[in-house]
Amino acid sequence: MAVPLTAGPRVARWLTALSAAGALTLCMAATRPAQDRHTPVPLFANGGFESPVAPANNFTRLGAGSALGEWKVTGGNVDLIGAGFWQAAEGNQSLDLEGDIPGTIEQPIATRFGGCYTVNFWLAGNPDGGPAIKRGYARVTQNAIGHPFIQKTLAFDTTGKTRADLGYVQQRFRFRALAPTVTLTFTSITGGGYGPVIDAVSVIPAHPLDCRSGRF
Ligand SMILES: [Ca+2]
Repeated sequence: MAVPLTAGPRVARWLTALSAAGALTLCMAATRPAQDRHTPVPLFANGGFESPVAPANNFTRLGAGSALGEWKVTGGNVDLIGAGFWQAAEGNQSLDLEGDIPGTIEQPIATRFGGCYTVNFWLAGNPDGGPAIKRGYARVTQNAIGHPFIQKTLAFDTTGKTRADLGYVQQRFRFRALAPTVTLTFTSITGGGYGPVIDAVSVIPAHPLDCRSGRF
């Protein structure tokens, strides 16, 4: 997205001394990050699992092939947790990545080739049954041949946690887009029917330097 240049006198003098290409680079570096960091990626939606509405104080089990708003259940099954059943990190609803077996959900994300993006979400675990440690992963798959995926391992200890206080912790990882569309996936590998709980997923463009090696 084009951003008007609002450089002060000192920057303006720099620009005069630079080539056109160099000036454009400086312009983008000076003005894009501040805007991008607050602008969610278009087309990514329902990161808070507020749609569809599950019954209050209960949950809806969704199997492979089911739509979960803009998400799709692509493996096993998951439980969409309704308002009041337990604490949500955002809004009223959250998602247990296991119904009675480990589940997987995914959503495509429209990206800008070469762009750096940050995936944010809140992680907890179903406190109603073991094992205590809930495990899974979040993964971004590049929809292009030969491109690797970026994966963040999920591990959450539910010891001492309750439905009223799930103990959500914020999680974050970054990826550089190598395709016009990538796929964001969340999977439980816990087993037992009491899985990792996620809520408030967002995907936001980051500063290009944030995707340098070692800063993911
Ligand atoms: Ca929510």
